Amino acid sequence: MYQGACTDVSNTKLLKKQTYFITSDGYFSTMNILVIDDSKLMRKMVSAIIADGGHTPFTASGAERGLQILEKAAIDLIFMDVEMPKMNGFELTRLIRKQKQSWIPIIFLTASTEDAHLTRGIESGGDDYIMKPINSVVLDAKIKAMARIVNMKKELDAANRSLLQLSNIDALTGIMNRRGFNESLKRDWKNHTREKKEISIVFLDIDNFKAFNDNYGHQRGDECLKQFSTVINSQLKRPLDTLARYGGEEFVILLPNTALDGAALIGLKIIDALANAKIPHQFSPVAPYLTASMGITSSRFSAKNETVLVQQADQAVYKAKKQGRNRYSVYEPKLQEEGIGRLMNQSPS
Ligand code: GH3
Ligand code: MG
Ligand code: MG
Ligand code: MG
Repeated sequence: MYQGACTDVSNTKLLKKQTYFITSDGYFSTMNILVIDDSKLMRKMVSAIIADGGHTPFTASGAERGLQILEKAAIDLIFMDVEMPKMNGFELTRLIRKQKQSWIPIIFLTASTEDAHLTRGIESGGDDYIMKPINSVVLDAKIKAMARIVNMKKELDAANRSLLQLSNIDALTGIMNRRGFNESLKRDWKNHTREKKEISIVFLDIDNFKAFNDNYGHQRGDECLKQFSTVINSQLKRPLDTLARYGGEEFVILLPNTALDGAALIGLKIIDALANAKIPHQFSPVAPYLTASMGITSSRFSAKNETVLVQQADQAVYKAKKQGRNRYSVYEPKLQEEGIGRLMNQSPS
């Protein structure tokens, strides 16, 4: 079955496809299994057993290629040779654990049976061992055991993702999401009407973020959103001030008990903080670093409810964009909204 079954990493379409197969223990998704070994014979042998088990083997002769594959492919399990010339399996395991956020099981392939050797492997971040020469029955059994764990982990990850969706936290940045913001705003708006204290909001929209994504890639875009939220958050000093991700590259700051001039001060501080952070954005016509346009409003403009307050801030962002970006703009009420138009049009009694 194995002849030529080893997958080429450039074939990315295949990598995204997840298939399932049934064993006596239930349903399992097929795994992408990476074999890192400097011996060609060993790579061939282990790959053949992997393919026979219905999984997809990937092979690398050393650390460099192994890391490249891990970068491109969704690998579920790694078989790692210990004795390799440039970087040994323990060192490479340590590096992978440092670089990769999510856990991938790593099983060492080793000729050494010494206790100290086994201990070192586990300490460097490995999960299990298989002794060389490889026994195909043992290897196959370990793959089955790992498939069970990988499957459970996938289910757990999916459950965690849906829990996050139900919660008020944005999964990417870890700050409050739009649902959380709406809830907080509702609560703070009630306080404002009861206590007659001014409430302000700052709406932020990153400038030219599409160009960032298009040129640097979506992954760097995601990193950038995280960095952005850290920079903005560092400008908020009061415990009640809250930054939320409104959606995509749009954020909003809720400032209860804060007057309009206080919100404008935060707007200025954010412009400075972004200029200091200098998150590179070569493709922005505004500046060589990441900037944002902001719209500021407060309850002093007599919004009739909290939804109108957000609309006002959104309008002000639009104005800041039109005026050239990398700035804040304060909401300007139209005359009739403020009742001034009505006053001006009143006829003499
Ligand atoms: P403007 O200065 O007028 O605001 O232009 P813009 O490019 O920032 O705005 P536009 O609405 O055209 O594009 C927003 C882009 O934000 C589109 C999308 O690629 C990107 N984006 C939205 N959400 C995410 C995300 O979660 N991750 C990444 N990486 N990009 C995102
Ligand atoms: Mg070797
Ligand atoms: Mg936008
Ligand atoms: Mg934008």
